[in-house]
Amino acid sequence: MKQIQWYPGHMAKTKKEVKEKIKLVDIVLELLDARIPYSSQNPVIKELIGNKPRVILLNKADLSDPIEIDKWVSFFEAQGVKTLKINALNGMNVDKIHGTLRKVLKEKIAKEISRGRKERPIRTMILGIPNVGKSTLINRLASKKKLVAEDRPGVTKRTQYIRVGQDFELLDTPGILWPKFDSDSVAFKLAITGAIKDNILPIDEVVIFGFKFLYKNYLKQFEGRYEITVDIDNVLEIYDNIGIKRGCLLPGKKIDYDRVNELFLYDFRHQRFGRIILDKVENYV
Ligand SMILES: Nc1nc2c(ncn2[C@@H]2O[C@H](COP(=O)(O)OP(=O)(O)O)[C@@H](O)[C@H]2O)c(=O)[nH]1
Ligand SMILES: [Mg+2]
Repeated sequence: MKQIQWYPGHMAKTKKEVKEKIKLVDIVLELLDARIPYSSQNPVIKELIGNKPRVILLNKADLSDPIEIDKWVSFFEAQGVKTLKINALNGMNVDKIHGTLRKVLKEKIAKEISRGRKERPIRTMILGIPNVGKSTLINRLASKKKLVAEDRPGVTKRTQYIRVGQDFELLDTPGILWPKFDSDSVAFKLAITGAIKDNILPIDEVVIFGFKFLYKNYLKQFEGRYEITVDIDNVLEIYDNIGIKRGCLLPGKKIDYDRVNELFLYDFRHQRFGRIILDKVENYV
């Protein structure tokens, strides 16, 4: 798979910037897409974060399979990483972020206070691949807040923080990380959820990946949506059946395959097959 849009030079630059920014914060918020908790990870996240603690936020939890997403929460927590399911759009659990950070940093905060330092706001930053919801989360956290600017030694640019309540500050620009492209299936999952642009992979292949995925994992929802019977060994027939049922037709009653592609991707991304998870935790342990 090609390293789409993310050239080696670009990655090196991002790496350097993120490592610089991380020095300024107490803890990192790693934002993942709850439909693809594995595939939405950056491949070198651990190297980027170094020793800083992190909290994982599984965003778009409203779109993901609720039972499967809870298994991921348990999985990450068993590895010692506190994890919250959130919905940055409607704010679900967003108010729990600060308390979670405090919990993770409890010892560090206690140590600072025992050394006579005044308690200060917890500083954090958001990291994540494109489209995972970084800006949406920042906007939500920032809704009733103000920006705090600060000059710090060793940092050339002025760093802006968004104050969130009394004792919580967020770096105003998120770290935008490159996604994994380490296997075809990861790339297809990024494409079908809309994490990477539609012109990057051949659209037919993305759609056929979706057919196969739904056939294997959510067959009832797939067949029910279009009122068809799916024979997965006959992809053309699936196209034809969807096209006929949904009126994706060209003059002469030929099937408009481009429209079937668009319709299917739209349905996939708008929960027309229900709440779906593409990465099941048992495949990654
Ligand atoms: N359903 C749902 N959509 C979300 C959520 N968070 C963000 N989005 C949508 O995901 C898309 C990408 O969000 P954005 O904040 O721009 O992602 P960024 O590239 O990481 O900054 C937008 O269309 C958002 O409305 C969420 O929790 N649930
Ligand atoms: Mg953004």
